[in-house]
Amino acid sequence: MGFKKCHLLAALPFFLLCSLILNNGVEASHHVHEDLQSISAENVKDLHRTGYHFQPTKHWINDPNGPMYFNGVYHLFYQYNPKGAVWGNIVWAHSVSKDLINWERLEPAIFPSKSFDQYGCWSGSATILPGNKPVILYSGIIDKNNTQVQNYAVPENVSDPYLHKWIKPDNNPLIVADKHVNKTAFRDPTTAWLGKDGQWRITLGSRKNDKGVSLLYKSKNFINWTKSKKPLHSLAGTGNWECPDFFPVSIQGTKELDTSVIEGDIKHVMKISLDATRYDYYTLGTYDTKKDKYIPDKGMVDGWNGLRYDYGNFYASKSFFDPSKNRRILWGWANESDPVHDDVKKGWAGIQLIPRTIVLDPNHKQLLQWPVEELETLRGKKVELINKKLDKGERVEIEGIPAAQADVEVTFSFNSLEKAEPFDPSWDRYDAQKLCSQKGSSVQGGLGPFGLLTLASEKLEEYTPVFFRIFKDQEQKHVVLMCSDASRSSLEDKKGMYKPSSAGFVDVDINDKKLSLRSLIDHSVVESFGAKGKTCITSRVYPTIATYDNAHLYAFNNGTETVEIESLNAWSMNKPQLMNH
Ligand code: DQQ
Repeated sequence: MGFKKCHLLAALPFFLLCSLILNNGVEASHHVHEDLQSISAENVKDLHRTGYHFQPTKHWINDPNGPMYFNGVYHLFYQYNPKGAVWGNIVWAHSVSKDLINWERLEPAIFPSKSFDQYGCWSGSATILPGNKPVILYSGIIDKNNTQVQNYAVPENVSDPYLHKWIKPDNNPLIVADKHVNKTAFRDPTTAWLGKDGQWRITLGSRKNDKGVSLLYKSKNFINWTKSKKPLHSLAGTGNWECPDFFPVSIQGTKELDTSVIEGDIKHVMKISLDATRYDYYTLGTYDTKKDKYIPDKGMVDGWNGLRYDYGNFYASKSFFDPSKNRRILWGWANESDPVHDDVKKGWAGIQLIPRTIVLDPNHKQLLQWPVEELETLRGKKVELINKKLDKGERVEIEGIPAAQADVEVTFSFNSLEKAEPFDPSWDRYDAQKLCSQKGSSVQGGLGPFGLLTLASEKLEEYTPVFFRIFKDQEQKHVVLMCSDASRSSLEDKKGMYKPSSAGFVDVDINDKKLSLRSLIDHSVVESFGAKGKTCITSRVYPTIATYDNAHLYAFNNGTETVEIESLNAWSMNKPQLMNH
C-alpha cells in the first residue's frame, strides 16, 4: 500500500508526486494488484494472526463502515474482499455483537449487484432516522474509471434483530457528482445530522486540485439531496480527503452526544483521512449552523501537521454514538506492514483495532481515547509490580502471563525533571517520528527513554519498544516524546516490509513527575495509549523469534535518571468468540 512509501515523502511539495505513486493517476487510494486480488486463500497462516482483535478467518479487510447500535445489537460493517487477501472485489461484510468484543459474522450486507454499484461498494455510514429506521449511505462505483456516486440501503425487515438483509432501492443513486466535482474523488458519506431547519446534512470526502474538501449535502426527506454552495470545510495543499467524520463532543464530558446535537455545551470534531499520508487527522472547532461551516478553534493545526487519532498504523476510522452507554466509539483499521506477497501467502490482511471511547480532554485542546471497557472482560491471569526502581540501563521482565497476547497498564514516576535533555531548536516540532528514529530506545538519555519492550525475544534480537523520552525546550517547557518503534521488531527485512519508528508528542503536564502507558499486545499488533489516551500509537510487527510462548515483555530504563514503576498491572487476554470469523 502507498502508506509505506508515501508518508516518507510527507512534505507538502511532494504531494502531487506522492499522489501519483499512490494511485497511478486513478483516484482509488488502495493499491490495485489485479493479478492477486482473486487468489483465494487455500491455507490460512496462523502465525501473526491476532488473538483478540477483530479479523475474519481469511482474506482482506479495510475501512470500518456504518457502525451503529440498534435495538440492543452493535453492527460493524467493513470493506472486505471475499475472494482474496489484497484489496479488490469490495463488499460490505457484516458482523454483529452484543458487547463489542464477541462477534458473529453474517453474510455480506451490501455487494455489487446494480448499475449504481457494479464496480464496488465503498465506504459509508449509518444513520438512524426518526421512528427507529436505520439507513446506510455508501459510495457506489459505477464504471471502470472509478466514477463514484452515493447510494442508500435499508434493512429488508427492521424487526429482524440482526438486520441480515439490506435492500438497495431502485431510486439509487441518490447523489451524483455535478460538473464542479471531481467524480473519482467523491466518496465516503458520513452519518447524517439534522439541522434546525428540519433538513438532514451529510458531508463527504473530495478534492479540488490539491485542496482537500468536505462537501456538504442537504435533504428534507433523505432522498433528494442538494449540494451546498460552500463545503463544510476545506484546506489547500492536503490532497484528497477520505472518510470524513463530523460529530459533537461534550464540553462537560459526562455524557457523549448523538451526531444531530449541534448546539449547547459542545465542540465539534472534524476528522479527515488524508490519502497522501494515510493518517487520520482531526481538529476541534465550532460548527456555525447559520453558515453551515466548520471553523477550527484558534491555535488548532489543520492538515499534515495536525493532531492525529493515532501516530501509527490506523486509518479510515469512523465513530458512532452508542445510546446504551451515552458514549462515542471510534473504530479504526490497521493495514498490514508486510509485503503484499506475504499477505497472499498468509491468506489474510488487515484487522480492526480495538474500539475506543473518545471524549474531550479537560484542556479542550485534544481528544482522549481509551479502549472500550468491555475489553476488560477478556482479561485473564493478572501479574503486578509495585514500586520497582529501574536505574540506568536496567530492565525487568514481566513474567507469568503470555507476553504475545496481553494488556499492560503501567505508571512510571521519577524524582526530578532536571535531567531532561535539551530540545534542539533545529528539530522539527511536528516530526516526532524522525526524532524517535534518531533517538531510539537504546540511545541513552537523561529522563528516558523508559517504557516497555513488547514482543521481545529473550536475547533481544527482536523487540518493539514503546517508550517516553523527555526534553526541555528553550522556554524551559518539557516536551514529551512517545515512540512505538518497529525498526527492530523483526529479523525479517525483506523489501516491502515497513518498520517505522512511529511517534507523537504528548501534551501532558509532568509536574507530578508521572507518566502512564497502556499497551494492548496481540501477536502482530501493539496498540498503545500514552498519558491516559492523549497520544495513541499502533504498530504492526512480524516477529520471527518473539512469537507465542517465546515472546517476552520487559519494562526498561535507558536514561540516567532513575525511574520507578509505581504500579504495573498486566493481564493475559482471552480469545473472544468470533463466530464464523
Ligand atoms: N477505502 C474505501 C474508500 C475509501 C478508502 C475503498 C479509504 O471508500 O476512501 O475500499 O481507505
